[in-house]
Amino acid sequence: MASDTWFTCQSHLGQPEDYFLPWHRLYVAQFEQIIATITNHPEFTLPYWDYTSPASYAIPEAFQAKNKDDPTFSPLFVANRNVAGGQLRAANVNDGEPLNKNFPGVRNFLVLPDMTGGDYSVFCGQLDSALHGNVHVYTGDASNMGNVPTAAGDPIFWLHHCNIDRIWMAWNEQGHKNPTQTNGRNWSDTKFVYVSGTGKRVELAIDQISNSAKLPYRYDELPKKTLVAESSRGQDRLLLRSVRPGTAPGNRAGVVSGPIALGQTAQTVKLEPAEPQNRLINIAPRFEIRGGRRLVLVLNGVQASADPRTTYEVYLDLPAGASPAAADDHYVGLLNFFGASSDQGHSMHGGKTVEFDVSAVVQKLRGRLQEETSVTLVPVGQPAADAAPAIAGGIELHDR
Ligand SMILES: [Cu+2]
Repeated sequence: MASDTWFTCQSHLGQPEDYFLPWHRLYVAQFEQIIATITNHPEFTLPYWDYTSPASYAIPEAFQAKNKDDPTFSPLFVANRNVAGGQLRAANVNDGEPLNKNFPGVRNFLVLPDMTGGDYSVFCGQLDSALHGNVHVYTGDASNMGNVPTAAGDPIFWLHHCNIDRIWMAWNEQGHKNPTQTNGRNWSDTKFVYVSGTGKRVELAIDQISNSAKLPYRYDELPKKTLVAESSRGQDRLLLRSVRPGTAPGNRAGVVSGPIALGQTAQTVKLEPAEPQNRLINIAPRFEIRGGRRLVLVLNGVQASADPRTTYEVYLDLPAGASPAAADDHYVGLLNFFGASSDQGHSMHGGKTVEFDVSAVVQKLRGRLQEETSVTLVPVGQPAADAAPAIAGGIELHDR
């Protein structure tokens, strides 16, 4: 039964990504029910950790070191969460420092995904790979929150996933719809295996929890509405793609997406136009964010052979030698490897897809873009030596 549950876990396999949210909603709800049954408190509900509010960028007090000897709260304390000076440039998590201490301003990685977009797959994928993964790897390491097989061993995991659930509910409440069909299947008929409060195997379908309005619980408050622009996904057009290292530029036949090995130092990857007219410098002056139209940077096949214990800052069109202040304008986001290393007990299916909405960055850089577009990846600290982090499927820029 345990392995049935484990092998239907839709955590971070990349495909089919569309199950990430419902699988976790059911997982958290079952855990809640187990506690309610065992403690004989049927009214029990889990709290959430609202790291989308600046006042709560630290783990909740009950989980911090100051309460480690408190008879009530001590089980919530995990000694080896991240400490300052770690490879990720992390904060002292157990001392109550804000998770994003070293990533202020535009570098803040605790931001919501685009809540205005109406496309479920895009929303689910961006929430999973960015905010969700960042909270995991900036809370703990390979022995706890930073690693898929051990993450739920830290009690903070459940509060983390309650908040992910809450963000999904907020997205629904803005009028956005969950899918009906994904990958040629009836999305809501899909079933997964869990454990009941009395230790029995239960199979639960997405159908039971996909309608936010009919859930047996509510949140006291949902994340603030962002600008609502009803949008439908337009035509997806590939604009630019990375060139396999070693391929001569201009050799059209040789232009293919190729693996990009990420190392110990900053690396700049050139993006070639898929069609000659696709240069970003030509497109940017006419580009407007409207009707859900976005420019999206897609990193295909993000993977590692072991947990690299690092993240990479991602920049668009960063000039060589740009000052840190100037680099802010080019900053796209933080790439994490949560669920992307092949030693984490899940098969990889070619790594995970990570998407960054770069629309605002492109608008800001309008008028000072370079002829040739590039993406620069800067490691935050030293990657673990044997981890071999890579973007196996190359980088693309899409207009959608
Ligand atoms: Cu998670």
